[in-house]
Amino acid sequence: EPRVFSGIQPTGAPHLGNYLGALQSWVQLQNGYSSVLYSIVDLHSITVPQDPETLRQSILNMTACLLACGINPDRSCIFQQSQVAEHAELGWILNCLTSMPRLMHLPQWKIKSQKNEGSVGLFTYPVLQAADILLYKSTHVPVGDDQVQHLELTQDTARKFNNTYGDFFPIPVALMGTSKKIRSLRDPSVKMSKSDPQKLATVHLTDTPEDIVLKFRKAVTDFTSEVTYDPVLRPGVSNLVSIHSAMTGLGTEDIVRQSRGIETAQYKLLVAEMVVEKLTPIREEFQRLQGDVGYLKNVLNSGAQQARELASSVYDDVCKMVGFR
Ligand code: AQP
Repeated sequence: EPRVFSGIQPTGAPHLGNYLGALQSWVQLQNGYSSVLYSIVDLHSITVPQDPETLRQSILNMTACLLACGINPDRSCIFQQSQVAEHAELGWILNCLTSMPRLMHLPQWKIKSQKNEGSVGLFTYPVLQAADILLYKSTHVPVGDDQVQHLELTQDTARKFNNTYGDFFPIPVALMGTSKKIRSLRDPSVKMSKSDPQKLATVHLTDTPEDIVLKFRKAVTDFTSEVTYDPVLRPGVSNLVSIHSAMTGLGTEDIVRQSRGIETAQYKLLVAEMVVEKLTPIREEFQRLQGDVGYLKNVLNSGAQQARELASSVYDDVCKMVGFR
């Protein structure tokens, strides 16, 4: 039976990269699949330091954002990862099937452990991700461009389990969004990220139209005024084209053709307007939902209940196969 699973970290308001790379397709998948789970992965978020009060608030804000984007709790199970204990439990078992060198080369570890001390949790979080997915015997995982290698680890881990203990987990496949990785507006050599400390780098779904226009106006490009698509030589302007492309579904070549004669300064504003138009209804709905904490908690509680039911039965079988029962 096909089942979709994906997760997002409650490390701040989701951004344009999260939206174009993941959330946009999350909404569409609700129509194509009967079993869909979306998790707010708080266990993952503490792999780098978090302030407890901020985290508590971010979990509710993320819930409101997902709903505002169009995730429908009647069609999808929206839940908080830490409310289903089996994620950590299966994570442990899978940790014991994974070698250190396999994790050492993953890009997120390399990048994030430079910025922080690099906790053991950060090192092994791709294995917890594998547990998140496999705990529901998920078959399809929508992810952004930046997560492909982690999904490959999940596939390897499922195979390792199946070879060790007997055929059990389906090998999940990635559902790639059409979007390229969206990059920071201040430094196109890094991806757009919720936790980027540079204020103008990230467009959040909760930004006002004025914020959005300002951020695009200040977006780093180069000294050529034409709009072209060349991610290697012109990463800044190419990032704008990628955003334009993901927003409209147009190919980058078509966009470049359409934009002949437009200077990059003008082009920034054009893309900004497009983003404002797309995000305004989301921001308004987010603000409305933010005021209804009781409803948000209800959504999370009933999501957790549904998720626990599925998880406990799979985990029970795993325990038998491993020899715990
Ligand atoms: N820049 C991006 N472009 C395209 N897709 C992206 N995703 C994240 N950044 C981009 C996709 O969004 C989904 C949720 O991501 P996440 O919150 O679980 O983790 P992350 O990748 O670590 O996101 P951030 O924004 O960079 O958060 P922080 O700053 O906390 O680390 C994933 O499907 C991801 O592919």
